[in-house]
Amino acid sequence: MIKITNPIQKGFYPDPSICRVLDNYYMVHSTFAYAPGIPVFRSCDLKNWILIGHVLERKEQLRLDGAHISKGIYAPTIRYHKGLFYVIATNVSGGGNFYVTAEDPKGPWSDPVFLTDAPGIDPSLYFEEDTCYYIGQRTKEHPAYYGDCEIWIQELDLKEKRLVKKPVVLFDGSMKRTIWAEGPHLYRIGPMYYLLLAEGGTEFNHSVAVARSKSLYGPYESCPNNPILTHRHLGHTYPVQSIGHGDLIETAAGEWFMVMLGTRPLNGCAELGRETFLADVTWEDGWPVVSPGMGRVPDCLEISASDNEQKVLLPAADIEWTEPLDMRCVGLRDHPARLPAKMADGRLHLPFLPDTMEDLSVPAYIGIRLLSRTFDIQVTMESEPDGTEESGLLYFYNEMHYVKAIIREREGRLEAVTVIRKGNEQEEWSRTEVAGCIHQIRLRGQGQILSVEIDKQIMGQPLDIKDLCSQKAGGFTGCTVGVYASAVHKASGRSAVFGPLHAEFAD
Ligand code: 6LW
Repeated sequence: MIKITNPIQKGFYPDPSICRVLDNYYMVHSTFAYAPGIPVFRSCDLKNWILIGHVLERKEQLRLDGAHISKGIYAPTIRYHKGLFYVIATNVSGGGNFYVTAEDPKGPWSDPVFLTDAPGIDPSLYFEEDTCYYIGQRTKEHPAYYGDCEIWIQELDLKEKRLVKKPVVLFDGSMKRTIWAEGPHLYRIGPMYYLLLAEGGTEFNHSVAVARSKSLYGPYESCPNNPILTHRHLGHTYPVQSIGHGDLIETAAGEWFMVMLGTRPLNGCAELGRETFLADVTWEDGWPVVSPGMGRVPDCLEISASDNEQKVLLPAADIEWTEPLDMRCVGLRDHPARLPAKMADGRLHLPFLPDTMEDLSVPAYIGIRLLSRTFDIQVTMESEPDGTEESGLLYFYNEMHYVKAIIREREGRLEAVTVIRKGNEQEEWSRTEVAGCIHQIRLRGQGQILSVEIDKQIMGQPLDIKDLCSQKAGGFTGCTVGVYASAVHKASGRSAVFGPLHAEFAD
């Protein structure tokens, strides 16, 4: 037996979808305007997840030009059929619903095939023999209220690469006025077809519902116990919230589990974003029962698996600047490996691009996901900024909500500055003169408090960072931290030079 603690994926890894091939599980997540798009994780025990690659790495696969941070890539589904992996997702910033394929889930993945007549989001695939079906969500043609959606199916001709025959509506929610019926996944289990879906919206009322039918096209009967999983009945004080958007998986030994998203807010704010949780599933009267006898996602669960791969992956993330760029690194709107940056002798030469974090372009920012509220991130930077140039570390939620700890020049003097931006309010939190061209920048998080140190000097009072999250600033992502350089809308041929990014996360 092995013990698995929730969440199984900490930090901004929402909308999980999972498939199994022999003894390996593969899981994918939404990435919005971050790039590369859609990380692929592999596990042989549902506990230890190893990042093996990304589905959308090439520019031609991932068009995010001008995308706001919470636009871009939504809710992928991963499936395996006859030697080929399929990922289907939505690019809400261009092209809509598309699928890609790969023989090896590490990649390379194919170029996207966009499905022109597929309205809505949250696409999924279901295979039966050699026929492939598209299942998606869409707003009803004549919605009776906001969030009035339906789940629909249509055959997908993989040779012609388009939807064929007629779309059929399968289900529009388990309640009378279900809002946001979405995130559908369809399975055939025994003699029945099961449609799993999310309802209630991805916030406090989020849930998982199920319906079943003897025939693929329905009619689908709603489970009398719907929603089969939610945390809304536990109230706002329960530490895990917003549970929903699940995908089922059967182990080789015939045991069932569900992965789903959830949040761990503190004071109503979930800066880590939507994370991925796991629950056990049994079957009663032909219906799935999630976490039987408990009525919520367990804090930890024991599953039968061999103990030999019990390696717990340390959440420390030292990023060495060597080719190829560490897979944990993310950028905005394009793969950070395509920035005009250079890696040499273990150092990163990050150009002072004109772009800032407010611009919906590709700023010189290379980040990693925040995995815990307790963290210590440090970097040494060589920089001789001039004019408008600035560089340093960022704690980033979105274009209008971030903290930057930077070195810049003003009237011939170098200064270390901390800036916190919350919407239209931008505050210079602390400023101090510094000397020399080598600087140590350190961000330390404890709860929802951030302390900034530059050259071993504490930069003002600790900052309250809880508002830098979706609950206060809108959107769907979680926070990232990383290195940054900008010449703030001016041209500069120069770079800041960073040593390795040292990051430690504790539970
Ligand atoms: C996802 C959808 C949702 O596609 O949020 O609120 C979207 N619902 O299921 C982004 O995660």
